[in-house]
Amino acid sequence: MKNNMPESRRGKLKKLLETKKHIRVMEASNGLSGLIVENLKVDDLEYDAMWLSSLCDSTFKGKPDNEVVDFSSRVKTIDEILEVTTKPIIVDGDTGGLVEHFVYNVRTLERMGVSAVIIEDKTGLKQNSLLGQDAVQILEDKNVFAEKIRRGKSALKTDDFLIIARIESFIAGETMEDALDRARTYIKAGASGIMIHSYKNDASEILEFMEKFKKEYPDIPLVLVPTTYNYLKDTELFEKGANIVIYANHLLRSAYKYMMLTAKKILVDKSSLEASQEYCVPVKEILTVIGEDDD
Ligand code: SPV
Ligand code: MG
Repeated sequence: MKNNMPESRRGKLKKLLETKKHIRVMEASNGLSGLIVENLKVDDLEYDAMWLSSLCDSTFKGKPDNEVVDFSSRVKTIDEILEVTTKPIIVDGDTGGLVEHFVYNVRTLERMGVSAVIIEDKTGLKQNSLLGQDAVQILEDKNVFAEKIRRGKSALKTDDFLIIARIESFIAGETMEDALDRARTYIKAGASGIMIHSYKNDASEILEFMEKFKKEYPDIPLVLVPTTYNYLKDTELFEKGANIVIYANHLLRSAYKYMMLTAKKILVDKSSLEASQEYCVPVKEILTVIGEDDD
């Protein structure tokens, strides 16, 4: 395997943003899905980086996405993936927690070789953003959140690690002006990039934000997670100004679908014959997914 030591890995996302401008990211939630994102190539296409989703990490553990899976547990998952891959890692840092904890946690991630953390400007019990207005979504005071960014930035030991601010205005039913105003405040506080999120199937608020934001900040990286408005291709989003597009939960969702189909089929058939033909890869294939690594 190529070098996956923290020093050579940490700055890869920053470099990619400088050279490539358009970064395609896939969720990885364990060593195996990390290997898929690391190694998959289709013609000249491949993923540039990995997203360590709070939704997926907690769902794979059978827990809700409300920060009950704590930072120590998240670190274990991150380490598992770091160990077998070399591509840059973007960690979903939820709200970042208490500022007094955040300053320690960013240092831990930086030391491990993670490239970026994205924290969202919510407070109280964090609920998954795709629940939208079906859940209580409380925005943090923008100045309190800006202070968290500022303190996180000054805790860092290198220039390689990015702290990206995620704006949840649309998730909480707030206005375009609120989202833009928060973006300005967080950039002033030192955010290395902005993520804007939406739970709507219609991308119009995202597209309007992107246009206005990019006019004001053409050089600040903009991150999108187009789970709901996936009628737009990433190439279109890149063309309109996105720099990082994250496919945030698709390996979890496809794994769940096939685990359910397989479990049901075996139960009903009282044999694995058809299920293994229809829904499973051969044992031989799974044994060779993990190559020998002695170099
Ligand atoms: C996650 O993947 O955990 C995210 C993105 O935070 S979302 O689920 O859309 O909020
Ligand atoms: Mg999350």
